Amino acid sequence: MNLKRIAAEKAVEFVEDGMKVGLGTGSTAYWAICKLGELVKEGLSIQAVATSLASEKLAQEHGVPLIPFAKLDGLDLTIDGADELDHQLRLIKGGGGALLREKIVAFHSKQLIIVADESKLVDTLGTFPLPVEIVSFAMEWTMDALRALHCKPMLRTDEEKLFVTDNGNYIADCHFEVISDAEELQRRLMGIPGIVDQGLFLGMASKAVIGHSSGHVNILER
Ligand code: DER
Repeated sequence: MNLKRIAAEKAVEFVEDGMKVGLGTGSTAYWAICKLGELVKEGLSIQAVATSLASEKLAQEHGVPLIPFAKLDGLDLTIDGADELDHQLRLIKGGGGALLREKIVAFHSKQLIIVADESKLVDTLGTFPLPVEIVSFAMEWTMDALRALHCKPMLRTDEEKLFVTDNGNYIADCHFEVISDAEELQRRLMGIPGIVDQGLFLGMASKAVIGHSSGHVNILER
């Protein structure tokens, strides 16, 4: 049974005719985009924006209508994945390298619905390395500033080269092991010039739809 798929397709049930929808990025959001494409073919009328070039391409392939940002004044809901989520719906995102666009789209959405399989649910964030999007200029100093926060930052690579985001930046995957005060860590990270944004999504998710190996889908609310 595909736990990501059952979670994503359950989340799509929250999409109503006429809604403006944010399309997430990753292998779980993939199933939401596919399902929305099916429903659009059956007559569902939505307007969508994508959180990555990959999701943009997938939406086009599945006939989900993409609308320029200039023509929308925000979104009704965004469906997106997560790399980790705790029971207060604090998230680590960015495993797919799309955190900046995902956070912008989530910020402008009335609801952010997270879709995940049960393996993503944790008691404390931090086992998954925190993705941090950084600019190339003086990146060695930015990496030093990250080390000073007591983590081990590793520049993400794509085969032999450095991974480059859709926005032309790099990703430092920061190994903290345990993040006991996510709010304080977010404050410190966002105070470092050279950091564009980071994968902590705090107080943003309204619901999480979790697929369990029992076949049951659980909905957590903040
Ligand atoms: O990059 C991201 O933020 C993705 O949403 C990621 O967190 C979830 O990816 P997955 O659904 O492929 O596990």
